[in-house]
Amino acid sequence: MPALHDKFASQIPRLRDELKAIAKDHAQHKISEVTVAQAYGGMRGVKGMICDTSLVEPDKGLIIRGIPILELTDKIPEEIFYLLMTGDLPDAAALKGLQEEYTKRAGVPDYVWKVLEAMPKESHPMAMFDTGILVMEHESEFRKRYTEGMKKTDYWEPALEDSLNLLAKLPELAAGIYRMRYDKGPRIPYDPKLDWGANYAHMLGNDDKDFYSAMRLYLTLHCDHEGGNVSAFSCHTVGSALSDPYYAVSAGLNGLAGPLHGLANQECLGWILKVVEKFGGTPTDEQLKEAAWETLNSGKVIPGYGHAVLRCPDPRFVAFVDFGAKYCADDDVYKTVKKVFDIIPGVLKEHGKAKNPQPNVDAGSGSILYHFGLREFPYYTVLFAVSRSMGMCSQLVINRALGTAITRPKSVGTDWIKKEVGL
Ligand code: CMX
Repeated sequence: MPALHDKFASQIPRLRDELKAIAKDHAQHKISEVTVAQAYGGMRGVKGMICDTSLVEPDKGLIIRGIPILELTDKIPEEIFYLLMTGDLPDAAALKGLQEEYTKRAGVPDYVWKVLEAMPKESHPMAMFDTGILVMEHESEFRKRYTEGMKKTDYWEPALEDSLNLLAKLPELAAGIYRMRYDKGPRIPYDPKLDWGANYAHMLGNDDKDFYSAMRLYLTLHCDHEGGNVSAFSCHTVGSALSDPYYAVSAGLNGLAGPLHGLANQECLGWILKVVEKFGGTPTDEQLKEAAWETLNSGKVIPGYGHAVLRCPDPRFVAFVDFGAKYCADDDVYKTVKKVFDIIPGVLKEHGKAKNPQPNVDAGSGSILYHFGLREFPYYTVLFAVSRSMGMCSQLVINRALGTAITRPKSVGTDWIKKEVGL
């Protein structure tokens, strides 16, 4: 099997021909209608963009290139990135090739650390991470080539180059921020003998082989969630203006840093530990219900529950619970997370607002990290961000290969809506 670059290059002519034919022969075919509720409701369910890397089925969850995520939990993140990009899992040689690419490209420039060191000590790790990526924009091959006057059909190549550089450096950037932000001592260098996920664990400072496995799983499960979620869509929009991958990924991750999106995993374990603290240990069912109602009655959401698209327990949550059953079944926090899963859906159903009362990915991940001693909650979204960068980068490279148009949906004013509905 050819290396990632060559395999993707060989697919481009077919992808372009296919797109050209569909757009020409079916240009006026209607694929969606938009209601007033959707216009006011975050465009939920409006089909208005294309994403081929993955799909989220309301009753099944994440499907990557046709493969349900629960069938991919034994894969390592490098295999997942290859799959996202090409639609195929790599064979041993292609996987080795991608790992060698990462090793060749590892190494966060010194000037990045200087900028991060100048930030206030209590800066949020996500602000530091996104800043680090933006500062590295200096390295962008896409911007250099665009300034020199590259052809539109060549855009994908430096976009892939930037993406590989970014992905190679992100675990190191993320781990360096962890060690700096939480006074864990000097940065730990990248180990060329380790895979991407294990390297991240190693650079964080934890060489427990089970933590390596946890990290590989974490990075695999968070990799992508089709195109319309806040981070993917933000990255897509910014990239569509031909802002380079550093700008686009940083923009997407700024969205991931919101509490209704990726930051929920920081909020989630915090909520659980507060409950444990309040009741002086693992809460009873009644105590859990009381805590849930207290949160809901104060107008707050229960983090880790509900989803804009899913209408079933998130399979990524299921994967974390399965992993926990093997590695930390007796851990109090893990047990509480499972108990919360028994209670919260019922409470949310009774509350009657959330369309999906089931857990999302963020409800389960924290207990695994906590078990392995990674207990700085504000850092959790950075782990999510390292993983989600795979989805954002693959979507972006594919879009540059296909010459996807600049994003520009039509907005209307309230007066227009009033007239339209006859008010
Ligand atoms: N707790 C309390 N109320 C909830 C809720 C929850 N977990 N989930 C949804 N609701 C409420 C909404 O706030 C909304 O209330 P209003 O009508 O008063 O505005 C109502 O139920 C309907 O919302 P929905 O259509 O079911 O959900 P949305 O598509 O609007 O929002 C999401 C989806 C994820 C933002 C929402 O479920 C939520 O806030 N969950 C908690 C935060 C969270 O876990 N986010 C992580 C999601 C995964 C990710 O993207 O990383």
